[in-house]
Amino acid sequence: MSAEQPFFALDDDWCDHDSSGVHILPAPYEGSTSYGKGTSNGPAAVRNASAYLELYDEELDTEIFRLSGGIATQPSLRFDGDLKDEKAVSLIYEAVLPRVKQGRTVVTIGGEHTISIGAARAYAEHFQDLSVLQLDAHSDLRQSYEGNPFSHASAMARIYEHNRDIVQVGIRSQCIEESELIKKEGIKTFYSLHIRNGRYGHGDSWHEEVIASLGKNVYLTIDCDFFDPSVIPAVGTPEPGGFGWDETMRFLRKLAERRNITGFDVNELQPIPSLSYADFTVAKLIYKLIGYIYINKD
Ligand SMILES: [Mn+2]
Repeated sequence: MSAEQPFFALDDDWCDHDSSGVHILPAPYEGSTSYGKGTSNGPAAVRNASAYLELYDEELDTEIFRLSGGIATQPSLRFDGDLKDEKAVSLIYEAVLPRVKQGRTVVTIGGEHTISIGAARAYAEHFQDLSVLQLDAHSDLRQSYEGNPFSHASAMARIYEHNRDIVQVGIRSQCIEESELIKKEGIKTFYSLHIRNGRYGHGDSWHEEVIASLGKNVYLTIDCDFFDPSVIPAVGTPEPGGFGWDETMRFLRKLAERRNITGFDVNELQPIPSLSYADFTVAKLIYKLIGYIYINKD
């Protein structure tokens, strides 16, 4: 398959850059992943897997790509030489911002979680009162990690510097400094533990609490390790006790009904060739989420 084949192998008419409401931006940035390597292979693996997805969706009873007037694929960003850390973040920001201004939904695919800093910054510049919703096993609020403030483990700390309105869901691994920061600053963190032990009520009632904590315009960043490793095993830092597929789809559908999801990114997939179902699952996650967003647009 050609490296630049469009995502979901759409016909030319449906991946036109001018008419498509959605632009997919492959951002294979990997500067600091701590446990294992390979997040830079994420976008290509998702692109390959996406060609095998059924374009018809029985839940929405439509071919999702039609809802957004098409899904365009941007050329993959290149992080050669010294394009690391702040420079990598800037490259992503510069690529995302013009498309945000055009009113497009940019889907940035990582790469490690650092990619979200640039994408969220572009959205925060365009949308006032933007809430950033993070689905993740980790809070990523370390001021720096291994001496690097642009580590994936510090992604939300950098976003928080620009935007105090962050909401975290699914957290089940963090250091004591992160826990103390969350308490001191009153950051809205929905721990996995508290979702499961009924603090927000039973079943899906936590959905309501999370959505109520968000403003109208939401930028969504999804770390693949939010999911249980049985759903997406191919991640840099797997954590047991994650979220299932169906419950996550119910949450995302409700979120898209109630809030304006302006753009999103999916990060930290670290493809394992013998476990290609993880790549396929990420491709389907992106496609379903595009459907949930655009079925609610007028
Ligand atoms: Mn994570």
